Amino acid sequence: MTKEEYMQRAIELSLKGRGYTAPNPMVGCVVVKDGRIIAEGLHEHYGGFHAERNALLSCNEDMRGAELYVTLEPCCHHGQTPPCTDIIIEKQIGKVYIGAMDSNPLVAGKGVRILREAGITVETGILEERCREVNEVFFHYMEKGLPFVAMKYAMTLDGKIACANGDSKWVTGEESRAYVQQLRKYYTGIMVGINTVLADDPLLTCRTEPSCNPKRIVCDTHLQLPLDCQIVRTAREVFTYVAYCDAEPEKQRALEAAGIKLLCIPDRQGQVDVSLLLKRLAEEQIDSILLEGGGTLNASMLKQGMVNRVYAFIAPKLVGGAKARSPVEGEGVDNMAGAFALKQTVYQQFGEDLLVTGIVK
Ligand code: AOF
Ligand code: ZN
Repeated sequence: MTKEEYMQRAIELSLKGRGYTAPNPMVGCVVVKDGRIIAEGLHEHYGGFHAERNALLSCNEDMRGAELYVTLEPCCHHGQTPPCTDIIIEKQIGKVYIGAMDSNPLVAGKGVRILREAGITVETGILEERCREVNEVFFHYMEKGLPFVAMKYAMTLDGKIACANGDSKWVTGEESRAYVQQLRKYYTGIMVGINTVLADDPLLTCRTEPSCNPKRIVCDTHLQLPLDCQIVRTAREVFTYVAYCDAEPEKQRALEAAGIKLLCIPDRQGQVDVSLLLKRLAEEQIDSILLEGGGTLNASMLKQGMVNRVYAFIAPKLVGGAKARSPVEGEGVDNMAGAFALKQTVYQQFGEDLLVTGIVK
């Protein structure tokens, strides 16, 4: 096998941790000796051993002179676990192949330096682009100090998210909706505007794996959230933030008593300041957010440059209606040249629906 193939195996291992490692990265590791894989490991869950330590501890063979492939630069800090550089040196690994360098300031290049100083050969940049893509959330969160935001919506072929009278059950088929449940497992937070709550009374949970429920974030300028809606009724079981600007003290107290964490974050126009809100959420260790609309919140997040990825599900049906809502409303851009374009687009079919996903340029 080539070094790229070993790294590809390490990437596949890392992905088994998807949904369980946040706000830490997904990392995979493969140990090779005499052309044979003698150990494998991954970072299984937040707070657990890192991929390198898991791989090295699982191996009963003599590891002296072996090659270690890891998707992220080995750490050299004492965090929740001891430094991975220590165990790599202790086991007398001969050569380390790294996918992506770590952006964590506690590591960032120091991991490589420590290994080299210990006499270990280090080669970096193996499938680097792919390794960075896999951890797009981790790198964005580390480098920008903001949650990675993925805007998700489902629309008809004529670009509507509901009929003119508001009916929206369902735009897409079962397969698409099952994949959305997966996405809710992968993202740490899920954000909607108050109009979506008033229209749909959603739960915003992950039905396939309730232990992976994202934290809910509702943008609700005037604190209109009804006390009897599903979100408020389940706020003790599923962590819920409500960002607002002004409210009756009584309503505030009632929501807090229901278990909701209120964040008062007004901008100068008296709207929720979404960019400040994201900073606050980053401080709360929310590294990623699935943005599920509606059109007004989507538009303002996009306009402020806060949307990093788009998941657009498109169902092969037409509903028409000039007043039927669309996924991104607001003022819109003035000309096509100013459109928000996507790169690294992927087109996937779910049942009869099409998913277009990509990174906002
Ligand atoms: C992981 N898993 O497999 C590797 C990581 O929170 P701590 O103390 O476990 O440290 C997390 C940091 O360790 C993380 O930000 C990254 O810089 C480094 N490497 N982290 O969770 C791993 N290799
Ligand atoms: Zn480590």
